[in-house]
Formats: sequence, structure tokens, C-alpha cells
Amino acid sequence: MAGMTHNLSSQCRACGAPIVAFMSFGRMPIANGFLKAEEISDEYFFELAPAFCDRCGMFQIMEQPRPEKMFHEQYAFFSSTSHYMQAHFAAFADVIMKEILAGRSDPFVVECGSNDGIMLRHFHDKSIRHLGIEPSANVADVARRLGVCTISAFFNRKLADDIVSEHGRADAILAANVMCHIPDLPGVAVGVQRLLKPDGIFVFEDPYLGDMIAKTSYDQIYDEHVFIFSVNSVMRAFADYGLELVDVAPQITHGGSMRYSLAPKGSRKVAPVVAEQLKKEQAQGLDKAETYARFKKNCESSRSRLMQALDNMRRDGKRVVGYGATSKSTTVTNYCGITPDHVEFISDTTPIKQGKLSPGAHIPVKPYSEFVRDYPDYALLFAWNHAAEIREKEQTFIAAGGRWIVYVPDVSIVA
Ligand code: JHZ
Repeated sequence: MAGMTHNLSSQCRACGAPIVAFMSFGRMPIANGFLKAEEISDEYFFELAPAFCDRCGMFQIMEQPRPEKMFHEQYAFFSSTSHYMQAHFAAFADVIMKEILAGRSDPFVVECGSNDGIMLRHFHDKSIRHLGIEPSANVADVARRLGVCTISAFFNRKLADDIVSEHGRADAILAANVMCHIPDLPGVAVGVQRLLKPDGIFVFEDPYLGDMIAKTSYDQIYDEHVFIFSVNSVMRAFADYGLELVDVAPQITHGGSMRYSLAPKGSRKVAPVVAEQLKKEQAQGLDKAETYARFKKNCESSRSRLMQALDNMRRDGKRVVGYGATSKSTTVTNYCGITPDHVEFISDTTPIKQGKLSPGAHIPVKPYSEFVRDYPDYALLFAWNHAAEIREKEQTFIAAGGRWIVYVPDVSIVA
């Protein structure tokens, strides 16, 4: 039966070569599957096991729940919860308008996985023709209320053809934290190829493999992230579909991301930074099996150190609260074995998560007001990627004697 609810691959999803998992994080629930107590008996689990393709360099998980299990009308992640991310997407939109769309007549922009409209709203504000594609109906509704044109669907070749018939081809196709979620990468590449104008550009960004390996931020690996991309793997995955990697730009968002720009082959000059970044990846050993064997060891030692700290705090009667019920925290809590005895509750500002239990570990998720009402001794920073924004606004917690527990890049207790 399990085979009916997930995609299990023993072949690389990008190039078809045989792949084998190099480690397992064990039984995992849906990362954003926050649930009520009465739903525990029906909770869905799969095995979270990453693999690295020796042939094309694609880092991926072997098994992924079917998309409908993850993205639906109760999807729990709303992009606009961070002020920093709002500024980031305003700047992203601005670059596209200035560097790509300027001077074009009646340009058309498509965004895959447009969530609550965090980026497309800026195109809407400038009356630029746009279309968001967002399968999770509840977040799509938020975007529509802002006036952002949005359809609730999964992006694929058929949808690309339908969009071309109705709106024409796109000058720019954008995606942020979305491409790494779609298992049928060849299908996406064909869709992009058909939807993009010959002088158009496809720009997307996702968490970056080089950062994940360097920081042991293994919590980037969860059901939604079927791939963790590198410059090398992206370049190869799209090349067969006539799309050339013409530019890359590292981003600090989500703990280290990479922005990739692709264009129909030969239509643009390839920026020198592409070759430079490929060299850096080689120097980091991203193409070597030893790198992943070492990553596995680093994950295990991060887990032991975090659990040792949490066990000591529990023994000493200290109160620990989680900060940010992130998707990433589902991997950390389930892989490490963190229970409600270690972490009293997780504070989160997203209404749909509040009053529910965290996936698998079943730690209660409570509104932020509960954190402020009675500060704990320690806050376990699950939203570590937003550390700058959070630590700045939580100075009263620190002044009251509170301390952060962080685990990326190392387990440490900080003020
Ligand atoms: P955050 C999501 O991952 C899911 P997540 C997705 N799969 C993806 O790819 C990445 O984003 C990019 C809360 N919070 O951004 C809000 C506070 O409570 O790390 C969020 O629930 N207080 C699409 O879920 C969570 O933390 C705050 O001050 O790992 C942050 O989630 C802030 C800033 C956030 O993404």
C-alpha cells in the first residue's frame, strides 16, 4: 500500500542512473503535517533517506510522499511571516523588473509556487502581467486577496502549454524554494522550455548543497525538499532540455541558498561566476562520496551533542521552549528523538500551526504570546535561518536571563 502514497526512486530523478542512500534519518512524518491529538493514529510516515548521484551530482531523497499529501488546502507555511523574507522578495522582484523586463512591451511573468504572493505582489503593484501557480489553495487565496493572479495547480508540461495558449509565452519564469520540491525535474524542464520566450529567462533559488554540507544543516532535508541543488547538478539537469545556466548568485536566505538563471542555449552570455562556483564545488568535494560519508558522521555527532545538552537541561529542571515550528524542525525532532519532555512547546506566529502538535514528535505548538508570557530558561532556535531577525527582536528574553540553543553550524548555547 505504501507504494500508492509515495514516490520511491532507486534511480536518479534527474539522469536515471542507479542511486543508493548513503544514510537514513529514519521514519519521518510530513514536515508541515501539524496535527490534532485525535489525528495521531492516522499519521503518515515514510523513510527519509538521502542519496547522491555519482553520475550527475544530484543530491536527492529516495522516497517522497505524493505531492497531494504535502501541498493542499491546509498547507501550513506562509512565506510572508518573516520581515526579512518580505524585503528579500521585494529586492528579487526589483532585479527582474530592472534587468530583464525593462524596455519590453507588455512583459509577462510567471511564478511557480507563488505561495501568499510575497514576490508577485510587486509585479501586481506595477501593473505587470503576471500569473502565480500555487497548488496549496489556502495560501493561494491570500495572494488572490492581494490582487495577485493565481491558479491552484502543479506546474508541468500540460500546464505550461495551457498557459501559453491563454496568455502567451513568458519573459520571465521565477521560483523561490519551489524547484527543489518537484520530483519530476525533467517534466519541469520541458514545461519551462515550452513556456519561455526565446529571449526569456528562468530564475530560481533554493537552499544550496554547499552550505548544507559546510554547516551540517541536515534539517534542510525533509519530504518537501526532494532535491538539494548545487550549481553542477542544476547545470546538468537542465542542459538536456536546451536550457543553459547563465548566472548564479549566492543568497543568505534559508541558511544559504543559490539563485540560478537559465536561458535558452546560446541566447545569453554565460557569466564567469558560473565556472568559478563550479570550481569551488570541486574544491569542497561536492562530487565525492567521502564528503557524504563525513556529512553523515557530522549529523550523528550534531545529534548526540544536541541531545546531551537537552538531557542535561531536563535533568537540571530547566524549561526549554522551541522557537519557530519550522519544516526543518520536523527532521531535527524526529531524527534526534526530541520529545515534549525536552521541549515544553514550540512558539510560532502562524495561526494554522497553533493549537496543534508538531509532526511525529507531538510537541504542542503555541502562539508567540505564550513565549513572552513566561520566558523559558532556554529557547531552541528551530528557525535558525532567521536568527538575525529573531535575536534582534528578542533582546528582552536575553535580558531576562534566557539563552538560545543553536545547532547550526554547531551545537552551542548563546546569549
Ligand atoms: P522557515 C519553509 O521551510 C517550507 P521552513 C518550504 N518547504 C521551504 O522550502 C522553505 O520554507 C524555504 C515562524 N516564525 O521560514 C514562522 C516565528 O514564529 O524557517 C514559520 O512557521 N517567529 C516551502 O518551515 C517558521 O518560524 C519569527 O520571528 O523551515 C519559519 O519557517 C519568525 C521569523 C518566524 O521555513
